[in-house]
This record gives sequence, structure tokens and C-alpha cells, in this order.
Amino acid sequence: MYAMPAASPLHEDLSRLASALEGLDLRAAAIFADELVAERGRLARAIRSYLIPRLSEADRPMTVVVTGPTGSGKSTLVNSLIGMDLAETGALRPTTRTPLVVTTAPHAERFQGLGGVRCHVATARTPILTRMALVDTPDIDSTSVGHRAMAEALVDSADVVIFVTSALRYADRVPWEVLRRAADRGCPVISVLNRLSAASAGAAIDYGSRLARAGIDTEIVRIPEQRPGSGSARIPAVVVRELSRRLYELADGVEGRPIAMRVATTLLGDVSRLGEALDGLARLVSRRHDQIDSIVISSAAGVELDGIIDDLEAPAPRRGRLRRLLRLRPPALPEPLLASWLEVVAARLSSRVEADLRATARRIDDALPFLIGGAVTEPARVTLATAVHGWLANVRRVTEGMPARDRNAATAQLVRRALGSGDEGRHEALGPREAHLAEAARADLERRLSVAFSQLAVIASAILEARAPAPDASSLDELVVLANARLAFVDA
Ligand SMILES: Nc1nc2c(ncn2[C@@H]2O[C@H](COP(=O)(O)OP(=O)(O)O)[C@@H](O)[C@H]2O)c(=O)[nH]1
Ligand SMILES: [Mg+2]
Repeated sequence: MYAMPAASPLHEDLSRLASALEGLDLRAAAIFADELVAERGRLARAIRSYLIPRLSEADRPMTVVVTGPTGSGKSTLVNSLIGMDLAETGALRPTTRTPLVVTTAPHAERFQGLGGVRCHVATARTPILTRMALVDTPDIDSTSVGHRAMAEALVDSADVVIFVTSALRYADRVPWEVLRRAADRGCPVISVLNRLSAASAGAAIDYGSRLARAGIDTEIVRIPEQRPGSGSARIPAVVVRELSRRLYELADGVEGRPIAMRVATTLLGDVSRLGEALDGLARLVSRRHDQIDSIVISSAAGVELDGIIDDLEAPAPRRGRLRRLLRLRPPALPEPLLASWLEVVAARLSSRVEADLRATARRIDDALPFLIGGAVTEPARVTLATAVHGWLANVRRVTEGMPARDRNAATAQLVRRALGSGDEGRHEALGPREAHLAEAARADLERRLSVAFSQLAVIASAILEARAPAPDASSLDELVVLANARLAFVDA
């Protein structure tokens, strides 16, 4: 068999791939699809703590991880396979708090941190240990979430998984999920249906069909219930003979490498799928940006300006008795009168549009899983004030060319007309010829308000971008293609 040199190109490709995975900016995933963050972690870890050592350490013994629900007999089986009472067994659960690796002395060190988990390593010199290391794991259905994570990390580092269960526990959810994860990795999984009695034939059949239905590729080894031994934490060797024969077969045929190749292929496929999911996520983030834009555009278009000053008459100077009697034109509108009236107009305009801005901010919040709206209303109010005052200043500029006597009154009338409160029949300063000026002023106001609204979109998009930047998975693809090509070459 070809032994892989320590720093083979495949090794380097995989290391680059792991770095690319670790370097992904997954803030968007953390918000919109957190399972992708977990998947990234699983894949990066599988590459670093399983594939790379597996492919580069030619003498590494096959690693057999024994897992399954509490009390299914894992520790008893491990002891029985090695022929020594090393793993702690007991009816009191959970008995195995720290994973136990059983191997030969030369390999003790490399198993101390298997899968990033601190393990207790026991060494012995029994025949089976010259071919493989056995790992007894914490019970995965105990109340501790940590145990499950530990079991998963160990399963991710296995060449072979033995999933031990019993007629009573085979349908338990959490262990089942761990079994599924093991099978999905592409490594051989042996299901041991342990402690079977004559009464559990139905359970055995049901277990088999459940596995088939779930598409879990595993071979089932049945082990009958043994009489309680006299103080020993083992069952007779003859009972585990089939299991041990299968393990030797796997170790013989493979020395771990073809298994690693299969796991590598599965894993690269998973990385590709993660890349596709991240592309989908990038599209989702860009749809969210579009959604913010369209909310803001439709809100800006929906602002109702007409009628907001219907009840506010244009300011007029006192005409005086004599002027009325002589039917003289009213005097010029004094500047302070116009200015204070315009302030009222500005206040009404702002409060109407502000209500719409707040409603828009709420719609943005509804469209996103985190609150952006609150953060945009304050800056939007400032932009809105600028828009309103800028507009009024512009209306004043428009009337600058008129005779000084009429100017202020014309300004007031222009404002009223622009806001849909015409003074038909009453206006003197602004003749019907100037109607187009009112239209232009109205258009100017609408333009300024839509700028204020689009400012809302700009700020909201910037916040979305900062909290959930679209992930870029393009580098993953290239690296997967490279690693796949290298894998095919090594396998040939
Ligand atoms: N009677 C009987 N008891 C068993 C058998 N296998 C395991 N046990 C007992 O069941 C309890 C739990 O077994 P253990 O190996 O610690 O299970 P683990 O939690 O999966 O490691 C211990 O008391 C074992 O002695 C068996 O085949 N027959
Ligand atoms: Mg145990």
C-alpha cells in the first residue's frame, strides 16, 4: 500500500479548504440560518482533526468509536472486545463521564485529544489493540448537552462507529440523531442491538425497518442478553466474536485509508452543499436589501400631503377700516407673520411625514429578524427636517422675483396650493398664470421627501450589511474541485 508522505499535496489542499471554511464570514448565517454555522464547524473540524491526521499518519491505528444510549452496554462491550475490564460499567448512570480510549502504548499520546475532546487514555497489549483503538464514549442521552456534543465530536473522528443500542432504547431521539450523523459521514457504522431476549424479536425487526426507512446505511449485529457475570464487567468473548470479526475485517482490508477516502469524498460533497447553501443565503440577503428598498419606495409614494393645512388659512395683514371703505388692496404681508405661519406649516408637514417614516421603519422591522427600524427613525427625522425646511426656503426663492409688496402673500398662497389647499377666488398675489409654480413646488416637495425616505433605505441597508453581510462562498468551490482531483489521483 502506498503510504502518504507527511506533507502531501492533498494534505495541503485540505488544510487550505479548512482555512477557507474557518475564514467564512457567517454573520448572515448566524441570523438567517444558524444550522449553516454548525455545519461549517463540523466540516472544518472533520478536516483538521480527522482527515488530515488520518491521511498523513500512515501508522495511525483504525479508530473505533463506541457510542449509544445510556446503559445499552457500551462499556461492557468495549471490555469484552479487548478482554480486560478497563472501561467502567454500571447500572448507575451516567458512568462514563470522560471518553476512554484504549490503545497500545506507542499511540497513547495521539489519542489524548481525539476530536478536540480531552480523553482518558488507557493502554494495554491485547491482540485487538494492535489493529485498532477503541473509544468508549459518554452516554449521549444523559441530561448533559455537553455529552452529546462530545459524542458527536468523537463520532466525527472515527474510522468506524459502533452504535450500541437495546430493544428498549433503539428509538430514542438523541442517540438516533447521533447515529444518523455517523452514517452521514460515510464511514462504516455497525449497529449493535444488544441484550436481546426471546421477547425482543419484534423490536429487532422494527429497528431494521426504521434504519432502512431512514436510509441509514449500517450493518446490524445482534447480541443476546447475558446472565449477569460474577463481578466481571464483561460478557463472554464468544458472544462478541461476530462483532470482533467484522472489526478485524475492516482493519485488514483497509488500514483506515479507503475509509478515509470515502469520508473525504462525502465531506467534500458536504462542503459543496454548504457552498450552495451559502450562495442561497447571499441571494436571501440581497433580497432583503431589495425588500427594504421596495418598502421605502412604496412608503414614500404613499405619503398623503393633501389637506394637511386645509384648516390653516393663509396669513393676512389687518386691512384697517379706511382701506376697507376705500376698497384698497390689502397692505403687504409682514415678514414675521409669514415666518410664524410657515413654522406651523413646517410642523404639520413634519409630523405627518414622520408618522409615515415610523410606519415604514416598523415595516422594515417586520421584514427582518432583527430590529433595524428603531435605529433608522432618529437619523430619518433629521433628514426629514432638512427636506421640509429646504423646501420652504426654495418656495421663498421662487417668489423673490415678484414685487416686494406681493412677495410674502404669494409665498403663503404658493404653499397652500402646493399642499392641495387652493385659495380659488381669494388669491390676488398669485394669479392663475402662476398655477404651474404651485405644481413645480409640489413636485419639489415630493422629490425632497422621497430623498428623505431613500435615506431611510440607505441607513437600513448599511445596518443589514454590517450585521449580516452576504457570505462569499466562491473560494470554497475552487478548493473542493482541487481536493477532489487530488483525491481521485491518490485513490488511483
Ligand atoms: N444482565 C446483563 N447485564 C448487562 C449486559 N450488558 C451490560 N449489562 C449491565 O448493564 C449495565 C450498564 O452497562 P454498561 O456497559 O455500563 O452500559 P453503558 O452505559 O452503555 O456503558 C451494567 O451494570 C452492566 O453490567 C448483559 O448482556 N446482560
Ligand atoms: Mg458506559
